[in-house]
Amino acid sequence: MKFLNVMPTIVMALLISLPASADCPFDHLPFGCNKDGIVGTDDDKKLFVDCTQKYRHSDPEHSGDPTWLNWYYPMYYNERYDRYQIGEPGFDSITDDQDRRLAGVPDVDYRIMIECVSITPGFAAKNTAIGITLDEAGDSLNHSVLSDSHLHLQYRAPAPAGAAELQWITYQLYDAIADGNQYEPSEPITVVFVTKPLAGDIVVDGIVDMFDLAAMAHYWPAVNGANSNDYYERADADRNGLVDFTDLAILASNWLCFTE
Ligand SMILES: [Ca+2]
Ligand SMILES: [Ca+2]
Ligand SMILES: [Ca+2]
Repeated sequence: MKFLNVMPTIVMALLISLPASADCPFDHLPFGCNKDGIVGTDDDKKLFVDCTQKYRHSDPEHSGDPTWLNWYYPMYYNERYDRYQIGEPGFDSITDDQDRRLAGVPDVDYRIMIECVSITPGFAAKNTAIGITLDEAGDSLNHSVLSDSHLHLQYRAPAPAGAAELQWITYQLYDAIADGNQYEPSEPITVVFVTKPLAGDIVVDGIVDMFDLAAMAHYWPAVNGANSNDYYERADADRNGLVDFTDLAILASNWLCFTE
């Protein structure tokens, strides 16, 4: 974990420069609890990440438009640093939904850690203004101590790989305060960049294998998704809003195949 103390002047500069959450031009992944919104069910104390905006800005020709064109983020070349980068998606906490927002005071009643559980070697998620770098499995940041819950992240890949090779980061959120009223960890959430993984590579790591089959079983059957969104962590391989036998057949067709 690499999380540094924040200098007040930097915080002020950041607050002034950031737009309000509602009209932020960048994609964010808001998180909360009680995904189904119904009080009294199993997920009431389980963290979840709202993936509605995931890949919203994925058309490199129209980078600010809500297209969901690709289920990966394009990366853009930065000549000065000879690297590829993109400034989304970030994170935020859900505040406008009574049934899904977290209860209590951040870092007192709960401490939401955003952990990187898997990442492409050489790839990184950063916010240099507040000293955040996630670039290897096990790195995490404490979201509950941030002065602004609206967290921006920049993703960076070195020039040769960032031009064409699959990059990914998988996050999992957990509550680090074990006070008897602890939230359960979220499901893993993967965000991919540059190009799409093989169809069926659900636990994204460049190969289609048992772990992916188990992940598909986890989302099976899903029948109420929207086909524009990656609600099921790529289990909906043909992007029709359902996780069904067609997706299983696609996964099987790539069984034990590697991303080139
Ligand atoms: Ca519930
Ligand atoms: Ca895999
Ligand atoms: Ca499908």
